[in-house]
Amino acid sequence: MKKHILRVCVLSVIWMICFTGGMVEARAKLACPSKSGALRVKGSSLVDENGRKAQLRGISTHGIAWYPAYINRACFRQLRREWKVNVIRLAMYTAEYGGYCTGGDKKQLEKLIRKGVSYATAEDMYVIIDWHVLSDQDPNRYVKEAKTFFRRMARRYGDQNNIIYEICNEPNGGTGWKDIKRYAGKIIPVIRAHDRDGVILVGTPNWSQYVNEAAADRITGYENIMYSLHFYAATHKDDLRNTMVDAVKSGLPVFVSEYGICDASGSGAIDKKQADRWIRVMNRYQISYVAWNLSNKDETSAILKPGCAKGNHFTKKDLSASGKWLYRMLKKQ
Ligand code: IDC
Repeated sequence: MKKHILRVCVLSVIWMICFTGGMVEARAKLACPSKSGALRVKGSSLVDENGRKAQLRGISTHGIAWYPAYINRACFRQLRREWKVNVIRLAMYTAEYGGYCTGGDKKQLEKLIRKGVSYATAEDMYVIIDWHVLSDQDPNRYVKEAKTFFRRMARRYGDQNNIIYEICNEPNGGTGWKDIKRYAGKIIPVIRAHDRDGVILVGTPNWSQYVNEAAADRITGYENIMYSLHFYAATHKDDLRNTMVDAVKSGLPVFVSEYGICDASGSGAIDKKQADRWIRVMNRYQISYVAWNLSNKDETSAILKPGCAKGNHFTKKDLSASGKWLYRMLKKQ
């Protein structure tokens, strides 16, 4: 009898450890605003309102000026419920294709952001507002416009718990970390005036790859700041992965706000082997990651086939090779 009781006790303890351990894992994996609340940064990690590690996995739109049609409720709902995505990134180019600072329709672009944020919020997801610096290279170039834009965003969304501000997608050209810091030093206070604690992502030099430079000289005086690293798996391999891991090990909070499994042009052959390696490492360190891109453009990073004219209710047949890989990867976890 005693033996039996002992066995039951031991089994219950094992069951409890497995079950609660699993719950914690699952909770960490499925972070969502209604359960995880406002995210913040603790050490090198993104954590939920209870201090538990939170990982975001999501999809980025293509430029919203180019592909506004994917910003619709049914599309976001499918991504959330079926693909298990918990963050959407709204990419707003600053200087190309109807760019916000180069003659684009500001009103229309902001309307798209408003729609995107409201659908993401309604579907219980986090949402990244991405100031998509690319051909303009140095974010200081349009710092005035950036200030005005982020002031408006933070005023509007300062009280929401699911907004992430990405203040410069990919500084490049000769833009160094000092330049980016100078820019961040102007934008962060503007956001903080209205949003005391929302997570802010800061791009790093060389198309958001040199997180080591940020690690050596971090932004101080503000909380909930993370640093972006971007990779394209057919181009960026061990070297950049090691840079990422070293930065995290040194305590830097890193967020992969954009990646593709093709080459850095956004097209060309895809490399699933390297892509899987990236995912394994990011999962090991609970780094968040957001895939480029939600469109049917004729390029291999687009997750829909060029022939797919739908804006939602996608089926497997509509997915490109990148889309199929992404779907499987997200569902598996
Ligand atoms: C690419 C798009 C492509 C578009 C181009 C504009 O995929 O359709 O014509 O931008 O210059 C990035 C950028 C991202 C790029 C992507 C692929 O953040 O805007 O999108 N990429 O080149 N960094 C590395 C790769």
